[in-house]
Amino acid sequence: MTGRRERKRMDLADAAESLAQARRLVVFTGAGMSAESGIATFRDAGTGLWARFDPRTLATPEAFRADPALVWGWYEWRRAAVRRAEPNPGHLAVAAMAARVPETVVITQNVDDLHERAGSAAPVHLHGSLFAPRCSACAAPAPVPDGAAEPGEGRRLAPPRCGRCAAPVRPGVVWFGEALPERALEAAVEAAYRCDVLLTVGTSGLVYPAAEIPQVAARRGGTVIQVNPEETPLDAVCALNLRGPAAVVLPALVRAAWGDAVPA
Ligand code: BV8
Ligand code: ZN
Repeated sequence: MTGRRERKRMDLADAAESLAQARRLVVFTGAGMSAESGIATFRDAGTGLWARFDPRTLATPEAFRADPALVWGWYEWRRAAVRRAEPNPGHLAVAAMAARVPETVVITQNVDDLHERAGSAAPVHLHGSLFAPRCSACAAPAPVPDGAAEPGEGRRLAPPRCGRCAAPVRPGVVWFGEALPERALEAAVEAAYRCDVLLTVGTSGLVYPAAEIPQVAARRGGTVIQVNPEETPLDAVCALNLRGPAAVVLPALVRAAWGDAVPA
């Protein structure tokens, strides 16, 4: 076996051992977690959303004020893609870990519902969800549209009106320049502070304050393990960097840690 493959095998074994001994686990995920479910990431060259759309014109409060139909159409297009998608073996492996490690907290930057559909109870959504629209003025929760009016890519779609104050309804996500939901951020920092193992999966670690979470765990002496085919700024705080796709590495980790098989 080549040196590199032997290194990989040993890193996976070490990671599995840490996982099997964990009492308090945090699984911190980003767009790469859902990539193998067919949901585009943000920064991956060419395929990432930001390679095709400008975040300033779509993922900011200013953009919504300037052109609500463009922004609402984009988020409805993304929500339709998530509804068509299925959780991948990586999401299922995360749910399997929670069945094994008594205290497991899943913290995600993703606005999709694939962790929930894979069986993870109450993941902490740091950046909101595509399934929690609310009024842009009075914040009253709004019904999730049935998706009948699914817009094509880049097509405009007028947002519905708030049933209470008739202002435009907005997607329930956190836009750039907006504060994260307080309770979610508190729960995430608390979990990172208390955990003995943190798995960071499929995130470039470039967006703050979310990217602080793995660093809080490392500063507290937790074992931080990264799953990502690419190097990221988080490498520096990780005890182990498992270079590979989430839907392959996470089931392998569960198998190595507990011998459990994760459905492919
Ligand atoms: C705030 C919801 C203040 C919407 C999102 C300068 C320095 C530091 C910070 C800032 C700065 N200037 C501005 C800021 C703040 C800004 C920020 O961090 N900007 C960055 C770009 C520099 N942060 C904010 O604006 C935050 N708010 O600061 O408010 C404030 C405070 C109090 C009161 C008022 C205001 C809000 C940030 C949240 C924005 N919303 N999403 C939507 O989805 O449309 S962020 C969005 O992008 C995602 O949620 C996610 O967080 C981020 C994307 O990152 P990743 O998930 O990591 O995805 P990415 O594509 O980058 O990487 C994918 C990775 O997966 C890659 O590494 C790849 O190798 C890997 N991968 C690929 N395939 C696989 C894989 N891994 C495993 N398996 C695979 N198969
Ligand atoms: Zn309202």
